[in-house]
Amino acid sequence: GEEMIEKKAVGEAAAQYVKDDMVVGLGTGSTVYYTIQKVGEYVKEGMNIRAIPTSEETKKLALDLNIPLVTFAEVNHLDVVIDGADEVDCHFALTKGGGGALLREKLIADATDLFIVVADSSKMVEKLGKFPLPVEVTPFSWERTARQIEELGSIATRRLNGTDPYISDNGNYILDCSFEIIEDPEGLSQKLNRIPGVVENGLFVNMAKIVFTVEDGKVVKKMK
Ligand code: DER
Repeated sequence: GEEMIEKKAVGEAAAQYVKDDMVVGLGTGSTVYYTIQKVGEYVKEGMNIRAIPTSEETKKLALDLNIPLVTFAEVNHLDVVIDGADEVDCHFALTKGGGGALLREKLIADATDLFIVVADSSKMVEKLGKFPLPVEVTPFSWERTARQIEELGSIATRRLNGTDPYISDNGNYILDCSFEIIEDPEGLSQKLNRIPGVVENGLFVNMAKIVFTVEDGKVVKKMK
């Protein structure tokens, strides 16, 4: 349907930023999927790049496409990172983590000066918060951690994988926390990360530089 067409269009458009000899961060999800497919084509045509994936899921996709992978043992800075988002507000603050990959995604987004987001029009919002905020927490004492997050004004629900708790690539739990409206994403992100037991949260503030989305049926590139 509409959304898939938009995902493919914005995902492929962002791939233009991947150039020869770059080290690239590859995001997670159904939109950046199309970016990664395009990058796979570039590699097949002879482009020389190295990539760091934001999840085991993306690592598998990259390996299937013969995209050469590296780790932070070999590199420290990424030339560009392209990833999706669950929400994007007018200041380019993001809610991320719908795919459970927020910890590695934030580490990889932090390693570049060019963080690009690919998001269909349904992700563009006035204020963050309608999408429950994913927060990665240690399994030990998660119930107490959840109660402290709820004291900040939310309902924190442990994400399930069927009837079992969802386990992130890093061996942690994900709490989906409904804050409804998040007036101060930066402040909330800092408060969350100060709670012992919180490993990382899905608020990406002052990170995205470019957002590819769709307006009036056309791909638009928004710059911060
Ligand atoms: O989990 C994530 O942060 C993903 O980037 C996700 O939020 C975007 O997923 P989608 O492109 O499949 O909507």
